[in-house]
Amino acid sequence: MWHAFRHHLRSAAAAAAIALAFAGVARADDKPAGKVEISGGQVNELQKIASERGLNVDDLVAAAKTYTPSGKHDEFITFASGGHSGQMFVIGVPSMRLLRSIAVFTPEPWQGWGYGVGNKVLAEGDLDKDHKLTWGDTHHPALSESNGEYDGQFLFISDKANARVAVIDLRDFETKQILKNPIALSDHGGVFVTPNSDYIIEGGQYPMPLGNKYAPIEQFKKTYRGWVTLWKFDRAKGRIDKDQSFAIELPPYDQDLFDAGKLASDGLIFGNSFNVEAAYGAIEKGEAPLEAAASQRDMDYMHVVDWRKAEALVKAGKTEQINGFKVLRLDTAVKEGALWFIPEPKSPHGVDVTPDGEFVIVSGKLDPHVTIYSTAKIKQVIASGKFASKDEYGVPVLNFDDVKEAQVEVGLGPLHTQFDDKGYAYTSLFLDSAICRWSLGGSFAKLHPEKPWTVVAKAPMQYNIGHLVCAEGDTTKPAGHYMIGMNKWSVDRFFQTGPLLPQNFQLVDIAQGGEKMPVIYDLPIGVGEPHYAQMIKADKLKPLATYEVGTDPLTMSVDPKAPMPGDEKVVKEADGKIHVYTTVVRSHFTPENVEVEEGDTVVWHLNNLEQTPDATHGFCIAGFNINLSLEPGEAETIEFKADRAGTYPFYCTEFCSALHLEMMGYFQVKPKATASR
Ligand code: K7E
Ligand code: CUA
Repeated sequence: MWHAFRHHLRSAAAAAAIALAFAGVARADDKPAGKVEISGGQVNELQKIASERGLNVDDLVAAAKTYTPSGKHDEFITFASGGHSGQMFVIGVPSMRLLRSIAVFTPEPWQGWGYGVGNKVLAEGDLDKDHKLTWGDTHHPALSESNGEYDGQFLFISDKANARVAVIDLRDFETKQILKNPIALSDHGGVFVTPNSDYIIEGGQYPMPLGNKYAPIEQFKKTYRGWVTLWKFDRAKGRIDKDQSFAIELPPYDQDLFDAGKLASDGLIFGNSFNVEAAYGAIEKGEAPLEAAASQRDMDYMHVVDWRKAEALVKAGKTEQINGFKVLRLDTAVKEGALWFIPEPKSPHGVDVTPDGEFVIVSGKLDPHVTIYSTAKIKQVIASGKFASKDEYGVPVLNFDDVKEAQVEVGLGPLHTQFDDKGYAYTSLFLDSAICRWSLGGSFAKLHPEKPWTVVAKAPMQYNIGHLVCAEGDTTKPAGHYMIGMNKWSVDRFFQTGPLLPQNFQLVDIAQGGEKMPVIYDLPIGVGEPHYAQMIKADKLKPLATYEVGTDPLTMSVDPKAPMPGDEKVVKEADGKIHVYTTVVRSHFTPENVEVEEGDTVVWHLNNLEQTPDATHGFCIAGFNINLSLEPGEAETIEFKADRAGTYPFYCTEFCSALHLEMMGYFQVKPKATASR
């Protein structure tokens, strides 16, 4: 084998690979990326390494495409959901380096989430004050868009387990708002934006009596309902405006994913569903389990909503309130012409609008095809009022053949579809463990040589791919170049980390058309199951390096209570609480010794005075479960009860300087009996 390999390395391909590998090095030194001179000695060294490590030429090329020398930055940034870790992950492409996590629904000590600011944000999304939530299940992140393109300003995500939505500000990559959906307990965990981010669309999943009332399971069809919520986003405030948001009541099918129309289909939103049988399982009574009962019919229903119409109905007051939240009732939505169904095969998952908005693609989990619908035909049929039938709840159903454009047999278990800049669509195949590249028709047909609606290539994935993401691949202008397959299983790809294994992100080079789609990197994700991700050009993001000194990340403005140098003190204020004003800078807290009385309520204001990038300080108090991350310029306030006497060291948790270990102080709580304040 070695001999064959040696032979390969001497081939022209090997020379090209080696040149590529060294081109990366040349760029690292900021020399112009021109022709790279490789000496005979260097070729020998490369051959030796390749033989020792068992690498072939394709491996060397993949290494050259992804290896990112120290100090070099990535061209794309991927924001991946974190599944039931409840967080988001930020990953550089093509290096596939994990850059950070963003705490969202789950307290996370490294970034002090769940103590100061994080506590306030999390509290806003709690069920109520007695029922706190400590985790979430994130599936589909959505970057904010302007005119159907990512604008790099905000990131949205929802929590499947608890029907919450979150807003992350991409100036500081921090979660600013978490809202609990008042009418539901769970959703699909994903959000989708309209092309200018006017609305953040949160689809339901498991039907329930809206507003969480009790209803016997036998009343499923009568009382249980599905829903979709449209959260109004106020871009200037960077917050969802709950009062202008609303939900639309839907039949008790399992609504799954939604996507917003754009360009040709602007104004519509599309959602797939499964279980239009409205089965609820009765395995405990010896009947067919839900999975079988929910898969009897050949067709489920794609939902089509005219969101501008729905918005107008809401503004005209045609809603009811459930738990103080506006709900457009199903019968109103039908009567006023805002909701339609289209048959879709079979138990589908994934609905994706093409970049031009001309087509909607639905995958049937139990059907080897993707079905492509023409949005122009959908609009025509809706305008003509010629429907095939109505569903049990009176929703008009369009005739499948009237709006179908094409079907492409892509393989087994198709799930999700994304797009590139060359007129190709990419569909993940869960059962085949593969991705399928196929050619789009319509205005994209001119971008590629193949016949429209045909399979062009397949590439294996290890293993059981769920989602895939192409660079800006769900926008009006996909960037092409890279695709990541998000694989549910990794089986034998990595060291056996006990029975629990990571998921596997596989980076695929899709820069060339035709049959070539090599996997060029495997990234194990051992911190949560990322369902979906979005990949944005790095230069669209304009993150802060430091906050202005005294900034409250919640308001993104200077907190008037933030202590500046000279303001440090411990005082009892009019509210009867002990306020501590502490400045933080390398390598001390001021004051260093703070004394209160047992039973005092302490309000501690801290301000990190640093303006040096990366000069983050931590603040933890032993014995009080307090842990903050104070990034450069950040001010935070925490409140707690000094409920027991003692001597409690506090210290900085970030190794910030040579004298970091000295960055500490004592918090003294004097016993009540001897107090003489
Ligand atoms: Cu995991 Cu998008 Cu929730 Cu498919 S979903 S895999
Ligand atoms: Cu500040 Cu360590």
